[in-house]
Amino acid sequence: MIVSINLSLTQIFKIQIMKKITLLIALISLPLLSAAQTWDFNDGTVQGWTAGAGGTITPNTTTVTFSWITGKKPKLIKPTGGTNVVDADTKKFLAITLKNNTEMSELKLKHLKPDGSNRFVKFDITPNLNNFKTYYFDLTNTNWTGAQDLIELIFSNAGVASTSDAGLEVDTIEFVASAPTTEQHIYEFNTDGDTEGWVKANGTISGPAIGNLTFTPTANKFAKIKQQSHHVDANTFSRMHIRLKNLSTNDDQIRVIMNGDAVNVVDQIITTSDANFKTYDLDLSTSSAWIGNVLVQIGFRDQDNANNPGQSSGTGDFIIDRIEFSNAVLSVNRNELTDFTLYPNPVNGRLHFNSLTEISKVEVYNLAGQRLMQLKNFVNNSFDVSILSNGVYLVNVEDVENRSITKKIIIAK
Ligand SMILES: [Ca+2]
Ligand SMILES: [Ca+2]
Ligand SMILES: [Ca+2]
Repeated sequence: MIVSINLSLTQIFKIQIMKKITLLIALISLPLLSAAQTWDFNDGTVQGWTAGAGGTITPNTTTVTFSWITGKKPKLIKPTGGTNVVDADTKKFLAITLKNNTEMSELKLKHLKPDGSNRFVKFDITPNLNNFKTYYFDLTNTNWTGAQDLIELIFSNAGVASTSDAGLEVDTIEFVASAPTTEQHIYEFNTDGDTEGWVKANGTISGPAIGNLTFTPTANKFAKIKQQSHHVDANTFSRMHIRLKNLSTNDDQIRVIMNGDAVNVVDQIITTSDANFKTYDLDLSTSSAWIGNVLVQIGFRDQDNANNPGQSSGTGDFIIDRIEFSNAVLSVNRNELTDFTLYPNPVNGRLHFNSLTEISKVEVYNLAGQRLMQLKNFVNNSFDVSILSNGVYLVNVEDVENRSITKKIIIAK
């Protein structure tokens, strides 16, 4: 039997209207779904949370106390159903405010992947701290998606079970869209151990030490460092200057990713197996994603990785001295060493120098062009010229980035 359906134009129009109304209802209900999921424990109850694996949870007036017995990795278990379901598509961060005056140094969040298996995400918490601290933990991952309901927070001492009975106080647990950030556009890495908000993805960060942050990319992964605490105001600054030494033999590109936009990126080819530091100047304004407050990610890539182009080869570290967001266009003539001064002049003993970059070589010539001295190691940015007799000489200076400058000096004894 053949059924023919004839819809008049009016009927089609009505269907279109119905579709629009359905869409409108869906849009109206979106704000409800995207409201922050917050458990503030301000009502003198545990708000549905339970504890397991040797843990117990008890309410206070505005907090809960989470206690455990020795030999355990205790856990807090999120209540489920209804408004307790977390919308992972809009809530990318776990925000938790704790007073952790215990040995526990790790919080591991457990949730279900779309394939039904478990994902564990490890985060560091500060142990033995006698005040409240709020942590923002980034859950972003292809498996953190859709409605997430079965969530546990497992506490341990760097993965090891508790060595005594103890407890900590929890003020608030939230799932939020983003972590609050402050503006910062210069990163010097001059405080040991302070990464200035940079966290790793697919690699490890060590230091900073002696003024440098070291990133070790994981082979065959999209390795990057991500800014989590500080944003850059893209309306104020248009360029990124990054000074680094690339020890990798194969990773030959850096990529700037803005607010997680994987498409509108800015790439820069870099040299490999560097003996010296180099500064790269990237124009970020060429990307449509460089707008407003930007959380920057920097990828370290091997363009011709056979596994997947752009993943790291894992063949060496990146030593990062400095990242600055700026409007200054770095000199195209990269051969001249600027910001270099010599003193005193005239001189009769030691010559001292000031330089923004590390000096690798000094050569002294007479006016006839004969090289009289060649020096490579410097103590306190100075060298001895007392062997020279009175007269005028030319000092040729070269830095570790192969830039050079010639200065005239007078020896007067
Ligand atoms: Ca509270
Ligand atoms: Ca530095
Ligand atoms: Ca390569």
